[in-house]
Amino acid sequence: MDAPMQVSPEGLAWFEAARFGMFIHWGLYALLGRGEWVMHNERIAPQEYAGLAERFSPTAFDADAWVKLAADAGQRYIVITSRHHDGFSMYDTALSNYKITNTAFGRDPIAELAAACTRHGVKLGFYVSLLDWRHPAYRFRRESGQHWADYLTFLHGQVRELCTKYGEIACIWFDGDWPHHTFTADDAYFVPGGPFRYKALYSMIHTLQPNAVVLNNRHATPLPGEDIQGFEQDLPGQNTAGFNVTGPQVGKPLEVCMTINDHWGYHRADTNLKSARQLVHTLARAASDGANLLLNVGPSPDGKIVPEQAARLRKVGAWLARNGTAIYGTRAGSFIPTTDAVTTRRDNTHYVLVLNDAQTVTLQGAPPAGLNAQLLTDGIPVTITRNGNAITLTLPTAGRDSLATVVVLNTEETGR
Ligand code: H79
Repeated sequence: MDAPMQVSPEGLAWFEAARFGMFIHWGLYALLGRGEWVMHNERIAPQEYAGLAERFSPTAFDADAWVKLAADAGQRYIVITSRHHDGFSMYDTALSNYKITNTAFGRDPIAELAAACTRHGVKLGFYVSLLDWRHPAYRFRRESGQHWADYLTFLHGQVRELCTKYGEIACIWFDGDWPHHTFTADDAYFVPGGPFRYKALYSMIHTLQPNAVVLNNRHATPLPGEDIQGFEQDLPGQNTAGFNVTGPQVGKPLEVCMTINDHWGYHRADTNLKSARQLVHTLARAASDGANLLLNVGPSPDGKIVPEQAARLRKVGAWLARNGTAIYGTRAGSFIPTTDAVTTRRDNTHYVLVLNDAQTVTLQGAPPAGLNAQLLTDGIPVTITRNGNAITLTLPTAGRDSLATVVVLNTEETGR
């Protein structure tokens, strides 16, 4: 039989129903506190950067605390950096000595997270960098005499490890191949020495982990073997970050990844945090577009999730505990999203997520007949007024949620 080329239907259904995940960017860069691109941005030589490994001692790291936070936040999966562009492996790989188990810390945090995830019913997946700013076969082929094929052996071998060492995983999340972007002389060392042999890479993942999705953050329409279209720092169809020129594929599985502040890796001076309200609205908008939200935390070098980030996640989790029915297991809404409200849908039930505090909200694209509406949390009736193809909901003053109020619309209509 041919090797499977996509995720199993069960794996995909699980992933899409999950809707909310925790992204974790954690590596040596946390020590410098200036984000995960510090090695490139400040042109730190690989030899010098490697000195950070001698200082890495995240003694406060507690896998259970991280996973429990994700669970409390209502996040159903975690995606952690196994190796970022700096080339340092955050797990006990047999394919490199440049790894966390060779530091004084000596532990494998990914093994500890995998065990904690099993305990808390959260799935674990791995970010894998295709780009490597220090690997002799990626950046220094001339100096080392190594070949591109040596890098492919390393990359494919690491992915095989991640698919075999840590139990059933949620996903492999690739990053660092951006075919649409042009490189200047300044970042010439980003350019790969050849193709990544995606067909072999993806079919290996789908064979070893049939329920895991493959996402490649190429900022482009998914290739065969890629299961999810990803959007970086933008909702589907938006392009404020400048990366997301390719629009969403209609009706296809989507995921938005986003930071809580303005950096992925730990940044000491970045206090520009989104509020819990903004985060709930982003989650609601993503769900209404049919997309998951993978929300990032950048733990500090001592191994703690930054308290200000954790506090916001707990507030989102408290909101989800009351309103998660409108998010988990839903699909894109049938009403046109507005600045005031977005919708999700499960069969004949529509969830209207009201994002402002106004008493009325108007939606275009009303289903025909037999509509009734009430607040999700306490069943207080909501008045519906029709005007052509639009409906206006008049919400009660009691029972409003300061983050977002959910109205349940039931209709007799079948399918659409
Ligand atoms: O892991 C996080 C980031 O480190 C990584 N993706 C998220 C999930 C990331 N950061 N920036 N980007 C991805 C976008 C890439 C921008 C680029 Fe360029 C523009 C790459 C090529 C052109 C500027 C010019 C940076 C390098 C060359």
